Amino acid sequence: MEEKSKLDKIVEARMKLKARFEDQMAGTPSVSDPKPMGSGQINRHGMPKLPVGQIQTNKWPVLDLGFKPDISHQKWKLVIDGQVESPVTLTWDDFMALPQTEDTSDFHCVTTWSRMDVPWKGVRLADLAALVLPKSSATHILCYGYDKYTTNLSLEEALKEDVMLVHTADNKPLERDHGGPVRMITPQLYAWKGSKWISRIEFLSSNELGFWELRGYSNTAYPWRNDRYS
Ligand SMILES: Nc1nc2c(c(=O)[nH]1)N[C@H]1C(S)=C(S)[C@@H](COP(=O)(O)O)O[C@H]1N2
Ligand SMILES: [Mo]
Repeated sequence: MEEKSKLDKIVEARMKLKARFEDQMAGTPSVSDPKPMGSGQINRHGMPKLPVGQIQTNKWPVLDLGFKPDISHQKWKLVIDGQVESPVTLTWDDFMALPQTEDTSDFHCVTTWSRMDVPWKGVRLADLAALVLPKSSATHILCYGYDKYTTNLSLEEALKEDVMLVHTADNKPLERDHGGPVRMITPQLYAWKGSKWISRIEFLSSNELGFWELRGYSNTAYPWRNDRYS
């Protein structure tokens, strides 16, 4: 029998994952909130363009824990492990060989600025999940940065189409200040849920709080519910 191509396998695994999380995903506030708070036109997932309490900016402020790890492509590695069938450690070349996605989405920072319509390029978290195959016990992920940052997400949020590990923003390589060579983005949640300088994604069988979540930030972080602090 002919070997299924790597891409076919990823697509098949993605479809299975999608089916597994579809109902939960459809129930998340950023796609189903009957009374979202915000203003402006309705965006592609049905929410007002500008979430409540946010101000649009064309600048891109830099927020971090006081230092910015200097990770060359050569040094960068991404570990994906925990509750998965096939844990991997990806090099830069491995990562760039995965299906690449371009998407344009909004970036909402909890400190009240929103940067609209950022063009991104990278790999969908759902494609990475399809590569490692989360076990049926997997419910959450904890993402780690090279600066020791961590942040947690439920799988129904993490597997959304617009959640990506990006290496390109504004049609340029992602700057070190913003988490280059690779960071995560979570357009339907506040931006602290996306780790800069990402080094590891751990699949978990229960929720574990990340750096800011342990210090009073919301576990869920829904911009259209003003869900900033817990
Ligand atoms: N590794 C890491 N990721 C991080 C942070 C951090 O300090 N370290 N800060 C978070 C916060 S609070 C925000 S608002 C965004 C800011 O991204 P930016 O600096 O590119 O605007 O990154 C998030 N991801
Ligand atoms: Mo933030």
